[in-house]
This record gives sequence, C-alpha cells and structure tokens, in this order.
Amino acid sequence: MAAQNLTSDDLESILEFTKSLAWKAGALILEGSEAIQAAGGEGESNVGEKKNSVDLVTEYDVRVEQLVQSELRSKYPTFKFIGEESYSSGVREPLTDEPTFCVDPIDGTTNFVHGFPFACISIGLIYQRRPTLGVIYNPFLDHLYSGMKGQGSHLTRGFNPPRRLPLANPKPLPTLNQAVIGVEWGSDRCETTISAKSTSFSRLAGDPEKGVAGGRMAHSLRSMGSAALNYSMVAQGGLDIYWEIGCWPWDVCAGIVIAEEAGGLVTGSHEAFEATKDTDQFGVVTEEILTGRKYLVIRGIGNTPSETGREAQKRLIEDFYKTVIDVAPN
Ligand code: LIP
Repeated sequence: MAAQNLTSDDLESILEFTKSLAWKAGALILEGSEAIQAAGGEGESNVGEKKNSVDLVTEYDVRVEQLVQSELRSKYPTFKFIGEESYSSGVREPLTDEPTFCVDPIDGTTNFVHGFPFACISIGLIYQRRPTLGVIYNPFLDHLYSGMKGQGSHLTRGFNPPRRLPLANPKPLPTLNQAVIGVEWGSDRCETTISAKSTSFSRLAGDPEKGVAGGRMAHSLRSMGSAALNYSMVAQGGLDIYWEIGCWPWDVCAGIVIAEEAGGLVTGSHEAFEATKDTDQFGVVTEEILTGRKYLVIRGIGNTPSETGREAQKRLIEDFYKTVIDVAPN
C-alpha cells in the first residue's frame, strides 16, 4: 500500500492540533507536579525506576502519554505512534514511510520529580522517515516551541504572539572558547560512560594553560535535564551547542525540527559526522541518525567575510568531536 501523502495544509493543521494538545498535556503535567510535591516523601511511591535508580518514571508520564496517544489516535487514526512509555512497556513499532508521531510525554522526568521547573511534553511527527514537525511545551514557564519543515520555528510565551526563532540574528561563533554548551549526565552511570563523559566535560570547560590537556575553556557548560528543552534553547540562541549520547528519538524528534528551522544543524555520532561532513548529506537527519542515540546540534551561525555560517558549524563540530570521547549508548 502506498504511503499517505501529506500536503502543506495538512501539516499546518496537524501543527495547530498538536499545539493545542501540548497545552492540554501541560495542564496535566502541572497537576502531576503539584500532586508529587504536595505528597512530599510519600510522593516517592508514585515514582518508579526503569533501567536503574536514576532512570525515573511516574504515573503522570504514563497518564500524559495515554492522553496524547488517545487524542492523536482519534484525530489521526492511520498515523503510527512511538511513545517513550509504550516503547518501555514493549510496544515497538518499526519506522516506516507512514506519518508517525514520536512523543515523550514528560521529557525531564527527573526535574519533574524534583520540582525543578524544566520539564516538557515533546510531540514530533516523522514523515517519510524524516522529522517534519515538532512541538515542545514547558508548562512551568508557559513556553511553547513549535516548528515545521520549511516554515520556520517559533516560541510562544504565555499569551504573547509567537516569535520567530532564533530570537536574535545569529552571531558568529569563532571558537568553542566562546560557547555555552549543553551536556547531560544521562542515566547510564557505568564506569566507561561516566569517565568518558567526565573527561569530555573537563576538556570542554578546562583551561589548557592551567593543566587541562586539550582544554577548550568554553564559556560554560549547562545541564537542563531535558533533551527537548536543550534543543529548544539551541533554536532560541541561548545555547550554542548541545551534545548527548544515550537519549532516544522521542527525546529529540520535535527538537530537531525546531532547531533546524531556526538555522541549527544536527548531526549524529563522530562516525556519522565524519561520513557526511563533506557530502550533500551533511546536516540531513536520516533514520540512522534519528535512531542512533548520539546527537549533536549547533545553533545557526552568522556569516563572516572569511567563512559562511555553515562552514563555521562544520569547523566547530569537527573541533568539538576532537575534544569529546565517543561511547556506546546503554
Ligand atoms: C531524559 C533526557 C535527558 C537525558 C536522559 C533522559 P526523560 O529523558 O531528556 O536529557 O539526559 O538520559 O533521556 O527520561 O526525562 O524523558
């Protein structure tokens, strides 16, 4: 059977529907946060563990996914659905050419459990195997990010009109030394991963003149605790680069579209970058990159007389990947 065709009008109306659904899901996330914080220590009983004691899930992750899945299924019954919580409980749909929603009901579950107000719902749409549309909503700040392939991306704060991303004209970024970089500890805490990450973070932040071999002394590192919000912040222009190994397509699908539409460039592992950097596939988020669990996104960079923004993105990724250590995602 031939795959469904979506017109730009279809995509426009999916985007509007998805935005209203994100606002609705956001209300449930806030209700859940109130309940968990009000329950104090007893709230711990609502918090479960997945692969280990730092990989958390709450009843609200499941409830938000059920809400979003049932609304998407009744509006778009022929579309496929990949969701973090249904995937964890064993429902694993392979990627096809069909339109497929890719949803993280609560991205930043650790923040959600701890009352750190950086958690969001992330709803992406994969169409013809490429991230095509995305909505990310942080209900604690009432920030809604949205993007659609070829149509730009926007931030809507409260009742204010949407603002096109990035929020300011992209500045040049001469070296990693001037960058604010998003990184995450993730939930894989085995020795190989944690020491590779620690060494990478230390090289990114450390002063080479004060004993840190290979140090880039970036302006700083940030860990927001949500891949989707890291992507949104790159799109906005507040983060220059975000790199993570170990997250999943639902953590990044919506963010990829939002960041790309703001001029950002997304690549996968060291290997994927090397294989594509000098080809017309550079910056194309293929199925392999989307599902590869290794992601790097860099913001749009302004042209200078000596270098285009795209050349600068490539040069900085090259430098970044010489600095950090690749590990297998667990
Ligand atoms: C989390 C990410 C976070 C990452 C974690 C995890 P969750 O998603 O967004 O950035 O470090 O490994 O994947 O579990 O909160 O939906």
